Amino acid sequence: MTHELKTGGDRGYLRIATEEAFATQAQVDLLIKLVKDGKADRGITSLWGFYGLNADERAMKTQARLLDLGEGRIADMDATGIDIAILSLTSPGVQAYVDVEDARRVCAESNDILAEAIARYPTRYYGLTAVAPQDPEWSAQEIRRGAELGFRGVMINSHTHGEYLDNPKFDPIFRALADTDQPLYIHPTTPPDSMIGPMVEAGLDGAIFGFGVETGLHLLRLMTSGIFDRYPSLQIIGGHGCEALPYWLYRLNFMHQAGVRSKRYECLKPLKHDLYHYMRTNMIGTTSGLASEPSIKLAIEMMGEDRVMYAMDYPYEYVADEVRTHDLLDIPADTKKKLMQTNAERVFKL
Ligand code: 1DF
Ligand code: MN
Repeated sequence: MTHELKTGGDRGYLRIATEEAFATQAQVDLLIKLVKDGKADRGITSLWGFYGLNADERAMKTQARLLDLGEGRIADMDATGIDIAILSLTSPGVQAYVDVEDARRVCAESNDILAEAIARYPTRYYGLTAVAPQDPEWSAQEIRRGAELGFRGVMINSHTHGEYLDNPKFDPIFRALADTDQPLYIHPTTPPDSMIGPMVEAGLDGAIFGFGVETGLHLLRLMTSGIFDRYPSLQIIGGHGCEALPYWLYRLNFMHQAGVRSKRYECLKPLKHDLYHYMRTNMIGTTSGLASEPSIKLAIEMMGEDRVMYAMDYPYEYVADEVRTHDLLDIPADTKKKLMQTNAERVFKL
């Protein structure tokens, strides 16, 4: 695989990468302090103990790239033919902080830093609003402020201190999303302490497995708790092939219906539609970290060709051949253009 990767649409589409991470120095400093003070949970201690403190080359290079919203990042985008990056504050955002005032301050400051970067590179960058779910009402306000700053959606890094967004306390966040008509990207973080034990014991808590399992659970909880019956136009984006839900969909739907019919769980209530409907009406998947033709085709087949978008997952994933894998997908040209460009243009109103 050796074609040149150029920006500007020479292959018939622009490449819009939709899960591209940045960090701020204040965010990283506070994550490191949390880990050093022994106040981070086991997952964040594992993840940011590595990216924040380890001298390994992957850790150091990744941290430097995360902090660069300037020429270094643009050069890396140019080198891999990425026309536009949809930027979001890297996982876990501010969601790991114990002090809510810290979370609000670093969150607002990160949003300001991102808005300034977008103003410097308005043709290359768009952004998602970071929030601090520790304070749902404040987050709702920040979502409204983010929309005014020109952000095109909201990023939440899965659970917040073991709490999931189907908890009614987070409803102000969904209300603000609905009022501003913005999509919600639910990105992984490390599993909470209640879940991580056998994963971290085997070195499988991070992006290799724990991320996807925990975030897939989060997306599924939102669907089965009826979030899309309450907010029928809400769009929720999941990375990494929508965290494997398309692969599982037949079984998820079959067992969900069986569970509802049997009344085995008080919390499993009938929904207006089956899970196929929500996956094809409200959920969107991206191809971050999943540069594999059969997997991408499966996601498109299960979710529909309007509901899968390209993502690189820079800087955690920066592999030119993964871009080529997308370019060379054996799918119709108009489907490929949707995947690489026009679905993102529609979802994020670019
Ligand atoms: C990793 C991967 C870290 C992803 C991330 O954020 C992340 C990793 C801290 O490889 O450790 O966003 N990812 O989305 O796959
Ligand atoms: Mn990511």
